[in-house]
Amino acid sequence: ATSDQWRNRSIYQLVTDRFATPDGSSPSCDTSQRQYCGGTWKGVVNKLDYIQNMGFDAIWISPIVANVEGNTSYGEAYHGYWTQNINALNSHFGSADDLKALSDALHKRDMYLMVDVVVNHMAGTADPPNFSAFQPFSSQSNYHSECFISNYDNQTDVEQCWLGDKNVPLVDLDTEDSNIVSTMNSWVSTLVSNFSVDGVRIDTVKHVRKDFWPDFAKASGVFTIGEVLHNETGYVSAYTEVLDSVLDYPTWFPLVAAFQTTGGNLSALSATVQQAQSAYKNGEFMTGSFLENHDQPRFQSLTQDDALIRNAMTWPFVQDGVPIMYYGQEQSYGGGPDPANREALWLSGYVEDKPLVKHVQALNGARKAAISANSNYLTTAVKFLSSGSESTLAVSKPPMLALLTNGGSSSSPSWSVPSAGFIANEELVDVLTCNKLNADSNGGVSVQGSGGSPQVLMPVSSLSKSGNVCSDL
Ligand code: ABC
Ligand code: CA
Repeated sequence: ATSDQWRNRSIYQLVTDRFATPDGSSPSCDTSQRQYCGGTWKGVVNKLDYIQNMGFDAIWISPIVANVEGNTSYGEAYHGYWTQNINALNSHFGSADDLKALSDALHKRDMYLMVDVVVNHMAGTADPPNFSAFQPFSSQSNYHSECFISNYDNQTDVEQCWLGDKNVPLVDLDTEDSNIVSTMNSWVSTLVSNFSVDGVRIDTVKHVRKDFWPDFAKASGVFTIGEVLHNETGYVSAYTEVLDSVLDYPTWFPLVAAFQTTGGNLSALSATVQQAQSAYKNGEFMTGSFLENHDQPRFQSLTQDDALIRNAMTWPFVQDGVPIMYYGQEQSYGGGPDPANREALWLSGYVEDKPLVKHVQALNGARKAAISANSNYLTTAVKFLSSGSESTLAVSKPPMLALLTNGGSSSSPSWSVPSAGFIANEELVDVLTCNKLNADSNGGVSVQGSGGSPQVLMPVSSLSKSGNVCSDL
């Protein structure tokens, strides 16, 4: 699928080994052990109702290729990022038929499959690595010479030196070599066509020279979203020129800072978004907007304040980009840094009758309703309106007006938005509670909230077409 086809999607990111077992069993899974716990592609197929019921219409799965086998100083390769052979699948996750079955099952539901791909490196288990174990790049000359990245401000080091360490070196491919380039390009093209993949998430993008990417993206033939782990829009924007989109890391940093404590800096968040809107090739529209992923401590390890959590979770769904939610957030998982943030979801019982599951349902439903109510919704840039206080934000993307606050659960926030853009006296609803209110005679709103909760306002009339949120109004 193309980037235009991905625009209106909402992505559920899962760690294949940790999402669902093929037989529905619930083996124990101690994240600190860093071992395979038993999740598979078949398991994902069996739990697609759970994902779809929350309103997601795409999934992003772990890398699929064969990895290092057995134990290392950092456990097993359960996360899938330690490639040994790009031309074989990771048998822990299932067979080629299982992966095709997952792709088919998704497409029957009109859902998309995004696969994570790694081009930058292969993974060794000793120093020096055993180059002959790597396929198809089995010669030392296929790699940059050994040096571990120590200075992330030196772009040559970032591109040519190695990630990892002497225990598990991430052996850096010579991505300047034309043979390697063409092998990688045909590999991604075959992978996409073999499994009818709809989009690729590209790992470690900043560790490969920029001009490698356009041909790779073209060879994939589908939507590409790159991981550029950096906090500056100025740095990340260059990569929006060479791939369809990027994961919006620059916004993620101030997002977490804004909501992890009461009194966090909300204007730093809006300032970064505004920078990105002008610096990125497509503004914020084609970014992946996220609060959590498998590399960062879960948000619910940083705060237990339920109101802060619901406000922060709301952000990716009311922003310009494609929302990405990391599995387990809906079940209030609170694991800290890698490896604790990769809990087995089966231990939650996949209970759907939970406040955060409902929260996500409402957010996806509201976004879908907004998309169908306003044909320009997906190309209208988010605006920050004056909201009357430092602990509140008014985020406008017509027909939606999100009212956020980081006052916390014991606060009674109020938002005064004199020109919110609604029709005078229009009947509105907060889609998170289905409570009704009216715009004032200037189309503005003055809202008194409670318990530090966010509100997502939409005209009642804009919900009629969709029926998936506040349907019994
Ligand atoms: C393993 C163990 C861990 C153990 C670790 C030492 O080794 O599993 O338990 O703690 C995979 C696995 C990991 C594994 C690694 C290494 O491989 O998932 O579990 O860790 O073996 C991608 C993926 C990631 C994956 C890889 C490797 C790459 O999303 O899951 O990891 O294929 C760098 C890369 C980034 C990469 C990330 C893990 O490392 O750039 O692509 N993610 C600075 C640098 C970043 C750097 C980051 C590392 O540190 O600039 O480039 O990311 O923490 C901000 C700055 C940032 C700064 C941050 C920390 O602070 O703006 O620049 O990032 O203020
Ligand atoms: Ca590299």
